[in-house]
Amino acid sequence: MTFSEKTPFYITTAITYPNGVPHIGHAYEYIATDAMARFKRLDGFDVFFLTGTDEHGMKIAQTAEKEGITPKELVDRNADIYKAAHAALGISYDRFIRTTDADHYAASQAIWKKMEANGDIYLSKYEGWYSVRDEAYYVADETVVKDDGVRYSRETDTEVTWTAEESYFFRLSSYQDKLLALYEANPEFGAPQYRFNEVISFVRNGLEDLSISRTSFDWGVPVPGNDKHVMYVWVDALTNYLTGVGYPDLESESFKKFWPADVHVIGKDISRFHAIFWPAFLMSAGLELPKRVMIHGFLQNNGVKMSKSVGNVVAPEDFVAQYGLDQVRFFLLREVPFGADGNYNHEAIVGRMNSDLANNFGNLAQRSLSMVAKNCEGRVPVPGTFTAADEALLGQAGCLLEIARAAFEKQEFSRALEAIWAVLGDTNAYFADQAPWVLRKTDVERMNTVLYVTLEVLRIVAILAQPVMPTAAAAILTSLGQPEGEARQFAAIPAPIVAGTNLPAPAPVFPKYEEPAEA
Ligand code: ME8
Repeated sequence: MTFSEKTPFYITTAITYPNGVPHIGHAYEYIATDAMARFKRLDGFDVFFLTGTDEHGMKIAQTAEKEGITPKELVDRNADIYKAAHAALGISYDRFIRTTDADHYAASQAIWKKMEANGDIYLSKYEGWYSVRDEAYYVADETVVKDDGVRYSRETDTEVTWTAEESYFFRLSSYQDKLLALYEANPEFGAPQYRFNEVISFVRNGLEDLSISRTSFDWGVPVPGNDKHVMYVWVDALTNYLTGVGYPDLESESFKKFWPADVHVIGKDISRFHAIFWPAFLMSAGLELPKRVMIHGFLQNNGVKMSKSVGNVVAPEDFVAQYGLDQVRFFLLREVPFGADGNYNHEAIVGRMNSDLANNFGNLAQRSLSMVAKNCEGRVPVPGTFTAADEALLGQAGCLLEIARAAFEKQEFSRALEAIWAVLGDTNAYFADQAPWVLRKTDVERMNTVLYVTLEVLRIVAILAQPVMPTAAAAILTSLGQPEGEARQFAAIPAPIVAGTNLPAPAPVFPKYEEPAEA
């Protein structure tokens, strides 16, 4: 297949506000999206993976002011910190977009003009309770005055202040029926279902027009034709998904190829922006709609929300340094069904590292490959006739690609990993049962067959593990004599490992976690 014949696949993360530093919740989103992008690449798709930083808005302006620097200085410094986190997490993005990039200003102004030309933007006045943290207005009912005399948003528990300003509005109210029709026709537009249902009932309850410009500060994209206003940060933020693939040049190769996006991966706190505002903006601008908004849950540490004041905010780099990158990636995607809220703690991570990775995967690879090195001249042995037990195991492994595809199609990463690890569990039982170290003395041909079957299952498992654990899976594939490139693509799964293949000396891949010695 040539490059251009590949089916395109466009996936995005939310773009992060670079007013703080990345934490493990951000890392979770990047890793999940990265695993999805890698999966599709290995499955023969032409993938475009967009991530980046959301650099405008009052929150950034205020943080910069507190630090005594300009907003641009703040975002320049912090965008680099986010990029470093992406590197530490092995995130294989194709573009890191910053909303201060010049092409993004052009895209944001272009979509604004389209919405305006469609009659959906008008100038009026806005009054309401504004939360700088959320960059959102609340009506009085949505706020509460607490004992400290300060008014907070009920939903997000952030401070709100009364704000009145001239503002442009988007006619969101006229999109209720169109949005409900979209959801009806595309039941997979939002996922998982229980999170999408919240969005649908919100729309059913009626939509108010949306304030989409600000005059109280100037850190944003200027509104075309009225320099007193900058765009509400969410208008320009959502537009990043268009800028990333070449909008407003509708004829550019990348826009034609990649728009509409296949999946926007986002957290549960921003589902309304993505499943309500965003499709309404796009409909207004006459653009195609993304196919899916995948809403993940929030990660908590030992059941406690991450916050600076609790002191449990973990930098992704520290996490990786403690447990290893592939281990962290595996843990996060295996432990929590994607979509649900999740919890992490040291014991749970060490449990997965030692049982799923060190024992079930690493140890099986090490034991079988060491036997091959010692007893089969370091080559994949020639198998004899397969028994029912061999056929059953090979059959199970042969089904894994379809199972993984079906699960990844819905971003059900834990389901894919569970199925793969079930086969690894059965392979460990098979290995113990067949006891090739005994066969070595009694029936060499049978030993060869058992080792062959084990290596073949390991090959399939390692190919499928690559999206989640790129480095470790690659090391195992190298130990199995599988060169980089085509042999590691999913298309290579049906062609079994070739007897006689030379194998390098095996090296252990998944160390057990050792508690550091007390100082
Ligand atoms: O919302 N667990 O940026 P952000 C899991 N700039 N995910 C978490 C999390 C946690 N504890 N905390 C945050 C924004 N997230 C906007 C997005 S997109 C056009 C604009 C997720 O920096 C959060 O849900 O507050 C979001 O998907 C992402 O991290 C960035 O959050």
